[in-house]
Amino acid sequence: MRIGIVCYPTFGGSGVLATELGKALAREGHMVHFITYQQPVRLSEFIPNIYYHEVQVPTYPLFDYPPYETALASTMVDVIRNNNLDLLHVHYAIPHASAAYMAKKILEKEGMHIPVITTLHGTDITLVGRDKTYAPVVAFSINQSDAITAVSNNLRDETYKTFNIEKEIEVIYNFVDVQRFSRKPIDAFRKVIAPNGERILLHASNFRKIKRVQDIVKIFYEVQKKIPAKLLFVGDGPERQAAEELARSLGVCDDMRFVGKQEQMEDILAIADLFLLTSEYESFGLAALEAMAAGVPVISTNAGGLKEININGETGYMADVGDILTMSRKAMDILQDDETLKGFKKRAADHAKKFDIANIVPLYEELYERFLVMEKPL
Ligand code: GMT
Repeated sequence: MRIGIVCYPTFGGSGVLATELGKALAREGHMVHFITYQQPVRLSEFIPNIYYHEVQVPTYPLFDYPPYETALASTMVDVIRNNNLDLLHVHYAIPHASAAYMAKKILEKEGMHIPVITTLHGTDITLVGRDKTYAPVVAFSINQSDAITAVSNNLRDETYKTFNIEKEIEVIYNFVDVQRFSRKPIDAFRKVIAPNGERILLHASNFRKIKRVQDIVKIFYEVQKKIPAKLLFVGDGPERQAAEELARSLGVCDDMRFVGKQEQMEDILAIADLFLLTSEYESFGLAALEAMAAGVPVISTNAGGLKEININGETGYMADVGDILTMSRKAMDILQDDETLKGFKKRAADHAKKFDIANIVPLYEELYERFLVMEKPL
């Protein structure tokens, strides 16, 4: 198949998932065309079946806001036409679904039919999408998609609650390449972070308000009272400074490290003992799944789709949003002795296999095939 993939090229989960999907499809022999404004972060190596088309957004003195969506739709038309694509798969509704609708309509006039599949990822529905500035366009363009998928049951239900969606939303869970994340820890790296064998706690996100990163610091503060530990923060974003200030005021700053945005998550996760995710909402929590695949148990909130991936008492623990005390106690339960920790690590790694890339990518291929068979050229 010749597949167009549209996504955000950044470190966010939707971009990561879309890029990994494109890479997996290319390995299966499909021709994959990425259409985005920048080279996706997880697309650093050369893969023969992958093509990359950068969306150029020319500036003009009249434009206070360069019209990205128009440039994107035009690039879609160009790429679909010139490469005879079979379908377009857009990740994150805003503005990808509406740009795809525009491209589809333009091509229809030329007698070309292009099925559009929209995958909803989370904040495109639960945060940004429901804002009335965007909502009518989001709802319309989702409804115009030929197929709609959501990354968890929770997100599917939230989408039905938020918008008047007339079509079926299929759930296709996010995935992880279990083999890639099953790394042996690099001892020298572990020693740099935890020179005296301290437990290593880890958080990775875009540090937006919804992640409640200050809760991570509070949990670490509680854990550290009882168990020697270090905290690694991966990623960056608007709440980083607040987290740092809180850590300083609690006196735990010297035991924490901000390592910024990292591509080699598998190497970092390999040295971690516990992953913390304190979000107010997660449609899925891909970062937590990647942690589990690396054999790292997860302490998370029970918000949104996290209940669908983290199993309480098995792969980690969950608590209500903001319940620092429970999350700290449960973290200590996991970290208290090597035997207990080993059990959680094993169960986390085993559970992640359910979401292995090999099980999930075929579901997308089946979905694509359904549309190729059903849809006839105009
Ligand atoms: O979490 C973010 O702020 C980034 C966002 C994105 O669109 O990249 O992540 C969303 O999509 C991920 C991939 O499907 C999910 O794993 C995240 O849970 C989801 N984030 C939220 O729902 C807040």
